Amino acid sequence: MSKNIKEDLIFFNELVQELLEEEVDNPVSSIYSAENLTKRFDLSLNFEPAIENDFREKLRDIVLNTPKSSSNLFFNQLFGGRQSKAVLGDLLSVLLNNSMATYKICGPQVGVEKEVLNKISQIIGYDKHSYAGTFPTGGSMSNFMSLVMARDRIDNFSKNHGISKRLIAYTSESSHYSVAKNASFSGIGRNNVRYIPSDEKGRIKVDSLVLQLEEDIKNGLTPFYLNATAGTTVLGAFDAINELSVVCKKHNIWLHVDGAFGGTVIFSNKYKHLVEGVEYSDSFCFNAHKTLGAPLSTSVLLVREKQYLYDSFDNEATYLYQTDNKENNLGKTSFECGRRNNALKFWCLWKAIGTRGIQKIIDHEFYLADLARKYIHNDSRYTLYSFEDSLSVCFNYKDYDPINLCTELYKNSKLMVGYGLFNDVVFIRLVIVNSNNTEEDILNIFKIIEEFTSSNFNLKKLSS
Ligand code: ABU
Repeated sequence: MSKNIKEDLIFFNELVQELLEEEVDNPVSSIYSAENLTKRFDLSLNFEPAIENDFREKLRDIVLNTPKSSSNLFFNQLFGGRQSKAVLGDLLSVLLNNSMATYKICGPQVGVEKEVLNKISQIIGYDKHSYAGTFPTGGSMSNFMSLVMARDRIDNFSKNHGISKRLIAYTSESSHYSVAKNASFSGIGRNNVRYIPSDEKGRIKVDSLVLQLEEDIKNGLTPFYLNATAGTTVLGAFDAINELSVVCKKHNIWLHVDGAFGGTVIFSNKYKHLVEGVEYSDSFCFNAHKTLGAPLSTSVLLVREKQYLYDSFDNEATYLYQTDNKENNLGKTSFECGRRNNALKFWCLWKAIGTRGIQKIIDHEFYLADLARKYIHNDSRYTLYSFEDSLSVCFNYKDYDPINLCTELYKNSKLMVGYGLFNDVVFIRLVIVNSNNTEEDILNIFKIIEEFTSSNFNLKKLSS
């Protein structure tokens, strides 16, 4: 009940203190098998209310035993670590509990969201008079929205009557799996996505794309959308946006840059060249919950010509839009009706540390990734599979089977790291996106792997 909020927040603070200590003392949680979950934890929901102390104890048990994605041993996914000012902003969003649909129900939060979008548009070079943007639920949704806008631009009939042309979308074989799902959801069809081969560094082969486009056009099909990647999920590779933009312009294709993983290089003077040409894209997204340590999810989608965002996502609703204009009723450009305030946490972070601070976060992560690569490169027991200018460090150690090694490290609560696959080779994928990590934390990863393998004789080896 709401009258308990003060007491609950006191408990919250106590629990958070414990969690922060636990993250340091036990950075990798003990593992409980999914099958035994209900035996180990009291997850039951009952008709009668819980006794308060009992409720707290059960909740505490679950929280302290949840995988710790902010510890210095979490390298498993494309997110990790936390920026405290962003956490503060997100906690306040929860308490404020506005839905980002109209000015009437979120007031200054509209300005907060618009300021973040405005600043990003300036950084990427979209025209300030014609851009628009929104905070979708994640990278998959950003990609989806871009696909729908591209579909409606090429075939405006489709919005009301369904697709009337055989539309073909393009992406690289290294792109995010949401491209296929989104093709299905949008009515394009999974079989109408062309997966263009990647080069040895995981970047789309532009000449292969051109050949495929020419063949499709010759066959009477309608190419309409290219999903280029700035930071592929496995190798962290960056497609050549400048070159791709020329191809897209020539063939009237919507160029979406999926920077969910790597798009935040726009903040770094040193690394922004990796998305050179982004100003020519039709849409661009990145996830601040990946490389910037904002809580999940903090996704940003920018669109060069705002009319496309309105064309595809605006819908009349008299019960909702009752005051103010469409520029300030942000539901007019979003997929969701009830939309969480995901902008405040990013604004808090940005306001507190400045663009300079955000740049430092990115540069530090690339520095740590370089350090890891150097370590691997200089030690002949390791094989390196990834390349410079990437936050994803892919490698194998001796002839240990990476799938088995990652799983055993996890089961023994040593290290949270996953594996990836590229060109039929499986390797450990170490994702370096926690800017709170130090050089020592990175070198510690290799120490853990070396010690663990030397004292566990049953680990699987790769067959030669
Ligand atoms: N967008 C999710 C990518 C997940 C991962 O590879 O860690």
